[in-house]
Amino acid sequence: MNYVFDIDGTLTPARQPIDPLFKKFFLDWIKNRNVYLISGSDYPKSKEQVGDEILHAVNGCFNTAGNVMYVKGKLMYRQDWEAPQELIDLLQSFLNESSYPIRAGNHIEKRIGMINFSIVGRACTLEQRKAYNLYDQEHHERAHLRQIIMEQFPEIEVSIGGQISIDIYPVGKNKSQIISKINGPIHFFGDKTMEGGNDYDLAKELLRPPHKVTQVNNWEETMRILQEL
Ligand code: M1P
Repeated sequence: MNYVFDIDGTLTPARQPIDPLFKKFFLDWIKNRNVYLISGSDYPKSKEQVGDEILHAVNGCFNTAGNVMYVKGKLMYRQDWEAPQELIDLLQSFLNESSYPIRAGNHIEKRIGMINFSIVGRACTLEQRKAYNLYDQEHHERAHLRQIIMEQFPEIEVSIGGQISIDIYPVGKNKSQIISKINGPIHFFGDKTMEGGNDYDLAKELLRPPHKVTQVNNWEETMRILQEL
């Protein structure tokens, strides 16, 4: 069996480093197992969150929704994407028109193979992040923006990953693309496996045996489940 773990919300709190005790446990757990990591974030962020020790102990780390892969710190492949200017203009209009009052900076982040977009901005503080997430839970702003983009750009896919942003990529260039890079059955752990979430496309391909999907609510739950495996 190959084990694949989402990072934010599954191995760590969103955008935060891994808990030191869980890190110790996880390093021990992955010994003699085939383990891969997958994130919507880029490799430097994953490095900040889980650290080199884990990144070098796993079989591979897929970043930016599988558009790039690293094995023990070495780049294996990358798939670039030049987003259409009309999309950038639409994102800019969302920023001009959203009634959410705060703009912290870094709203349109171009990553390998995808764009991450956030109304509050990736440069926000932890407090601003929490406040936007609460606003979004009430107003469903991200789901609304997702729908507009997908209606206007049928060749583009949008998913809701973490707490404050949406991930945008060409159709099919979502996390499910990593299945073809891994040999054998996959047991996937993710927190955003519901429709519209950025683990959904991968999870829905792995629902039937020999594959398996475990939906978790946080890293604590992941740890409890791994302790019993
Ligand atoms: O890995 C989950 C998500 O983490 C971040 O989301 P947010 O900043 O909204 O919490 C982003 O890196 C996002 O791309 C990623 O999918």
